[in-house]
Amino acid sequence: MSRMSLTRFLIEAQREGHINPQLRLLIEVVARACKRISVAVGKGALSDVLGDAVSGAGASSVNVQGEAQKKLDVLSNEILLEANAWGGHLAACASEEMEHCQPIPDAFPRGNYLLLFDPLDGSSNIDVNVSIGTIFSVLRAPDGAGEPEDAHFLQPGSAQVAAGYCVYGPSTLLVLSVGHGTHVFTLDREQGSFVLTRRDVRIPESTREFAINMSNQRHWEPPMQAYVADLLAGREGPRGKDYNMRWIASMVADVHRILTRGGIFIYPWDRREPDRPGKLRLMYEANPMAMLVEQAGGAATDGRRRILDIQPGSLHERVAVFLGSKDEVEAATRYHREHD
Ligand code: AHM
Ligand code: MG
Repeated sequence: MSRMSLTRFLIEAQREGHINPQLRLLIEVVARACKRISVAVGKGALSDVLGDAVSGAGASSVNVQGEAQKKLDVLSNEILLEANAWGGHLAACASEEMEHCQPIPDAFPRGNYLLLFDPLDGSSNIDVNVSIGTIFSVLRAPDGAGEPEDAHFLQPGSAQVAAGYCVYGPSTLLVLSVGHGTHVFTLDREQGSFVLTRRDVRIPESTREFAINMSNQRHWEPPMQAYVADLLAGREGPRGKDYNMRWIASMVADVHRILTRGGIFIYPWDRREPDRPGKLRLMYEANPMAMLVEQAGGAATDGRRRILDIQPGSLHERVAVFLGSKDEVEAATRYHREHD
């Protein structure tokens, strides 16, 4: 069987006019950074990368969102920043781990793209040897915008020119879309290269599997309670079928299962933090995943609106997320719209 490397896939995508050389380089550089992160994750306790990051004062360090940072969160962020600094393809990067965007240093030429990432998603799984991943989203820098600033990133997800994630599991996989389908590449550890292993993923439209943190059930709003109650009622209930539940608590791994065999992933609003629409971040978690899922024939909403249509107001904005098999996401969204 002839194998197609990520490099060849990208060159062919460029020939077909789907990407330009700068975007091709950007994706290659992100993939290379993910390989380095994969090596660090794989070494685990052998290389002293597990556990909490420590600030200069000796206390556990926290990121801009007040969350404790793991050593691997910090290392992955540094790997992505360093790899993307000198290629001339980017104007600036923004990350879950940094309060503001970081323009490309003056020492290097600036390109036309903006890169957002969650360097290592699934923090609660880092130290317990469960799959975690890197999520990224690529936007165009506005024309003639000058010195990059946070406001340049505030574009709806429909403006993304590429999105992807890398999941560090039993295999390391890169899942990518440049707006022409969603494709899966597996890291060949001996060769050190990503190889195309699934072209044009299609998510089954209906499903019997849902993914949600059920321990928060009592804090959900009424339409969310009603929707899950109907799933749990099984074939005797209004949905007429028995549902199974899976929750890995790493968004990349949960979304990857859905790309593989269908399902719905939900992180809803929660009354404990009424002013926060959800836990997950719009710009570097929900948007890239929504693009990948839609490009695979699935759907993604915040319970009411299409995620990719939401106009962000800030870099670290949160959003409720419902994504996966089209029919199921539409059903869950209907419960919310009909309630309003
Ligand atoms: P993180 O960015 O701090 O890792 O948080 C995001 C993660 C997602 O990967 C996952 O879907 C969710 O948080 C799990 O939340 P919970 O701890 O409620 O199960
Ligand atoms: Mg995250």
